[in-house]
Amino acid sequence: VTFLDEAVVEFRSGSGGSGAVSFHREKHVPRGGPNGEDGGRGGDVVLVASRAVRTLAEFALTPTIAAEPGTHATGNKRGRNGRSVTVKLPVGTVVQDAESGETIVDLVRENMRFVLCRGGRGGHGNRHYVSSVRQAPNFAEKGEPGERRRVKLVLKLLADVGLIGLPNAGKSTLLAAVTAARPKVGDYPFTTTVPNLGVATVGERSFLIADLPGLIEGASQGHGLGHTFLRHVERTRVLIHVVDAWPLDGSDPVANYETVEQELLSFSKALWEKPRIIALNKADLIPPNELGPLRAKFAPFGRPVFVVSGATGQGLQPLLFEALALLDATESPEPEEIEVPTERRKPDASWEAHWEKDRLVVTGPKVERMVAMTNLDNREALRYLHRRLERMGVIEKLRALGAKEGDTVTVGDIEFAFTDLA
Ligand SMILES: Nc1nc2c(ncn2[C@@H]2O[C@H](COP(=O)(O)OP(=O)(O)OP(=O)(O)O)[C@@H](O)[C@H]2O)c(=O)[nH]1
Ligand SMILES: [Mg+2]
Repeated sequence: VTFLDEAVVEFRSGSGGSGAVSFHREKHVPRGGPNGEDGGRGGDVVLVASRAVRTLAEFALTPTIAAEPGTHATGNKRGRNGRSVTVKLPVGTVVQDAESGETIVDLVRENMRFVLCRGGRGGHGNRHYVSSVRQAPNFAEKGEPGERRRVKLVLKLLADVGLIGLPNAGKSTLLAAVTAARPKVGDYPFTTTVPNLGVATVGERSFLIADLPGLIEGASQGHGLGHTFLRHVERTRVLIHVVDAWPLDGSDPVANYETVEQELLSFSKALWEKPRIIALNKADLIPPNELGPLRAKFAPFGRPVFVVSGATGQGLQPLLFEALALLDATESPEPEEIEVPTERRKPDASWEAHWEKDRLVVTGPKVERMVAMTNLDNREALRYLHRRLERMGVIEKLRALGAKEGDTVTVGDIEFAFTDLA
């Protein structure tokens, strides 16, 4: 028994802070070694499944959620890490890529944690670039950009409480009386073929309740809407067995009750063992002097019995209180936190280069990140990038494509002039 709740949200992790260029300064030492520190790491976006959140409604107001960036290093002081954002989502939320529709993670259990966007690494300070030929590197690395993911959140709400009973018992009428749901009601059997779901409010609390297709004798063998019923009832936690206490066809309410119970048991023992309340419905039709004897006939079943009327609203509040009490009693203890491993981003070093009109375009995750993290205003940093690109074979490829000094090269969002320093 589900209904869908959806939201499209863009999440962004923080970018890393830039590394610093700095040198030891000591008395009597004209120029010390490089000691520029690294930038801080950007914050992650972490999703957590929580029972405290029931719907995705709040995301309609916050279409983008971003973690904090890391701060830049200053001299020999490391940058501060950005704060991560923890986003609470209702248990049962499926997180999909908004473009491809592919499922990224299915938050099926309470306290599941998933790192959706990793924060960018802080850029290296100049102390990292010391080598035998470069003892006083005068450049540092910029921070790694954060990740950005547009996702679709899809929540399938499951009913906590299911209304079961023979066709015409008044399940849909009862649902309409205790929730804002407006299911079809009819004086013929099998009016309900697809369950309806509503929110029942009891004081300050609420739970989800659904009417289920009517059960008849032989339902467990596939008669009536038996199998539809089974599919829907399995995930509810508490059942209210609605009994027409004053059937127009003159049948015996107790016998009717037993028929349904028998079918439940034939479906599955686990189903039959769910906590259950008996609701003797259509109380408005029962002559007052018949009420006592009727109640007495249901007492031997050992389940809580409530006399109600979906039509007049009589007895419904106590019924809901009892349902909530049973729900609380079946509440499983909070499970441990479960970390869902984020697929390790493969260090994808593949790249490709081609002409696009009058400019050279290089694409590839690693190359793009390298360029984004280079301070292009710094000649030394540029030379360092150039050497790395050379080692990857990118420069040679650009030459082979006919690149000349000064031609525009585009890598990711960044443009620079080709220079064949060598
Ligand atoms: N007098 C009276 N009639 C009721 C009450 N509840 C339901 N009815 C009537 O009983 C008939 C069946 O009601 P539904 O709510 O459609 O019953 P249902 O159990 O959902 O039936 P299915 O969906 O077919 O399984 C309708 O004609 C209702 O108006 C009640 O409390 N009092
Ligand atoms: Mg119905």
